[in-house]
Amino acid sequence: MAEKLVPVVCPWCSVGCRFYAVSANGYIRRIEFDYDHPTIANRGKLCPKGVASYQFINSPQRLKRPLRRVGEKGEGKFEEISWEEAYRIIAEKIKEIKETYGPEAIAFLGSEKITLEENYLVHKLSKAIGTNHLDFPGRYCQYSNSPARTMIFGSAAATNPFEDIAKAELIIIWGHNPAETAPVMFGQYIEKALDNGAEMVVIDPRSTRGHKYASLHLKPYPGTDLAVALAMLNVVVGEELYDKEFVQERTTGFDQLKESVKDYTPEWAEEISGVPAEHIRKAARLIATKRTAFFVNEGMNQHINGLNTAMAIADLIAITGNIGKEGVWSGVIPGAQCGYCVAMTGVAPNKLPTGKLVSDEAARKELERLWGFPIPDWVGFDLTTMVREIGNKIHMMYVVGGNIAKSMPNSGWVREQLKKLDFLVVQDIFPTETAAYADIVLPAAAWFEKTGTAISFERRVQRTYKAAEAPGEAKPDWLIIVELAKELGLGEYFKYSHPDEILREINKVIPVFKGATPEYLAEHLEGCFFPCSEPGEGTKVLFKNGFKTADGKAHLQPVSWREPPETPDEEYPFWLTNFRLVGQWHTGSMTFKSPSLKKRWPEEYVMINPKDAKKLGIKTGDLVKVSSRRGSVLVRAEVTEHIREGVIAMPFHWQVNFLTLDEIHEKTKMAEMKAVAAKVEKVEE
Ligand SMILES: Nc1nc2c(c(=O)[nH]1)N[C@H]1C(S)=C(S)[C@@H](COP(=O)(O)OP(=O)(O)OC[C@H]3O[C@@H](n4cnc5c(=O)[nH]c(N)nc54)[C@H](O)[C@@H]3O)O[C@H]1N2
Ligand SMILES: Nc1nc2c(c(=O)[nH]1)N[C@H]1C(S)=C(S)[C@@H](COP(=O)(O)OP(=O)(O)OC[C@H]3O[C@@H](n4cnc5c(=O)[nH]c(N)nc54)[C@H](O)[C@@H]3O)O[C@H]1N2
Ligand code: SF4
Ligand SMILES: [Mo]
Repeated sequence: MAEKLVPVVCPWCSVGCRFYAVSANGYIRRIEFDYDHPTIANRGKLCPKGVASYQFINSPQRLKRPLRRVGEKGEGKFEEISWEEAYRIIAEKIKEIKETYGPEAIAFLGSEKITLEENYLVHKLSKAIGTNHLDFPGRYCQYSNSPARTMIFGSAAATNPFEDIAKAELIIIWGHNPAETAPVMFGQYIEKALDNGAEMVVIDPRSTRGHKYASLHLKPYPGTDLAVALAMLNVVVGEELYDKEFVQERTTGFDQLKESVKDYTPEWAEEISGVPAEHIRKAARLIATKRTAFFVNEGMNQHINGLNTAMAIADLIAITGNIGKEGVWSGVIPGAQCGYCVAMTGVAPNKLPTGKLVSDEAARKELERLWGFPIPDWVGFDLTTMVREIGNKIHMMYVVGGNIAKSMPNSGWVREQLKKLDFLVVQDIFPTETAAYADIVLPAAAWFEKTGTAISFERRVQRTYKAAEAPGEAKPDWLIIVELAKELGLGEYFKYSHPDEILREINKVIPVFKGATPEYLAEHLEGCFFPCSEPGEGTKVLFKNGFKTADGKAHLQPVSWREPPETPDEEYPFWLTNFRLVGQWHTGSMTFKSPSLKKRWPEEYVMINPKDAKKLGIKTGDLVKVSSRRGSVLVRAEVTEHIREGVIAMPFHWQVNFLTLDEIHEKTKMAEMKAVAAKVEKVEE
């Protein structure tokens, strides 16, 4: 059979690169670069994961038939069953649990790995069953920056398209490693800005791949970025470097902000963060005087004090006038190809897909009119609270495309909790660590095996098309939801036979996607920028004529210092943090199945500074035990100047979540993913 070129969106990160899958006889043979569409974000380029992206799809370990657990929970012993039987068992269990405990005993998870259409259906099914316990593993992703920017600007989304990055005079990279986690954006846009003469400031306890371009590298102890941000505000306000006209015309709350930061001097911040006061002053002065693009990500987000840090950074962006014009950049960076799909379909315990809150009665009534069934009015649990409530209020979980036994903080505790569920359904493409605890496992079709919509972090909405057949009896997630809904007697609300029909409903229900029709996206592979109220290019720059707040102004927030929940002490003398590798993805469920990626990025290690290593008698390659108050793991040491003294760091993809902390912020529900107290001991082999 002849080969055909199918236009697809990359299945990994939110840069949203396009390329062609070269397909024959239902298999993907290889990929080909797309130089045909000069306005796509990646302009034909790909990173190592993009090039290898079809490999995991063809893995022999793919789930091919529905499974029922036969062994103990966690053991991973299953028998194959038919789809009919799987649907029947799940529908019976849902009915039984609803009758015994009510629908509020059931929780659903959406996924950054499934399409816009599929997240919309997961949301619709959960509400049709009667529960608002709905969240996703990206709870630990942007939930500091997103609420902070929503409070201050009325919307958290990225302000400008990637092309504007090249026009910036200063690039701030704060707790982010885009050279590895958004590589093509880094190569195509940030490097272009640097070529154009922009300066770069990096704020990270590690040296990352991009740091060699930086004129200034601030290395705070993990979890102390708040002190650095407060001191920058102190400098900009104290030295009167702020944009007076912008503050006057486009913001409120400046006086309270000024008062709140007056004691947070750079010298105070140096004591807490270990960053020299002069470096903080220098960075603050640069931000105040240059057109700045801010890339702020997980090193800042994933802390309990992250909300305060994010508010301080957003305040800083506003008072320096680095927003609402061309040539600047800031915003949330939902990490996966469908991170925005989850957020924008309201997959959260307090949201409706329309972008309104479940507590908004008029919005609920409007959705009831559109969907035709009653919508529960209570606020559900976030992911950490769901897992805490297992054995108490939560009896059943339905997990679509999430590996929470590995991606949540404190994995040992999570796994013990999963054992206590009355019933767990896991819908995935591989038998994951989480699936091992499931009662029923459903085999899903993977990314290239279905048509659907993805959204990149510059707000670009793009379509990806089916290029391969799913293995065995695996089915696309949208179809599984449709068929299960039918078995539950909810078929009349889920009458879809193709993702285009779901997208057309989304065009009606979610106002920001009104113009992103299947027809427009098919004709324009470069997609459109949401909000798009009609078919067309959409909105490229946000906030040019006002913010999304009620009065159109940026509402500056006063901020104060908040200690991280755990700090090093005698017993656990190091700060432990973690990071991503360019060739690995999250829990490894997919990248470990990709031969070329596994070969080049084979195993984990712990980074330790030579001075710290010497005191402990540790050399590169030694086996060491890293422990926190939650547990211990064995890894090889990498002794390197690329980490500051007093800090150790491990990649996220293997075992580090046995050590992280499941404490959460009272409002944002963000956990402490990146700053815990730890110790390292050499293990004799
Ligand atoms: N290759 C690859 N790319 C990915 C992903 C992947 O798994 N693999 N995941 C995607 C997803 S979902 C996301 S959210 C993004 C995340 O993208 P990033 O935010 O870039 O991810 P990380 O590497 O986890 O963290 C970034 C940096 O924060 C630093 N850091 C750690 N603790 C602190 C701290 O307390 N303060 C400061 N200032 N810095 C700190 C780390 O050293 C690291 O260099 O990546 C996306 N892209
Ligand atoms: N310590 C630490 N923990 C972290 C982070 C960190 O930086 N450090 N980062 C956090 C962040 S930012 C994020 S976003 C989360 C990510 O957390 P998760 O989303 O739980 O992590 P993934 O490994 O991406 O899991 C995605 C799952 O979806 C499956 N999958 C892939 N494609 C499909 C599909 O088409 N259909 C279905 N049904 N399943 C599919 C994969 O096999 C995999 O099991 O982790 C968080 N956890
Ligand atoms: S940068 Fe991201 S979207 Fe682009 S090829 Fe790499 S992983 Fe895929
Ligand atoms: Mo993420």
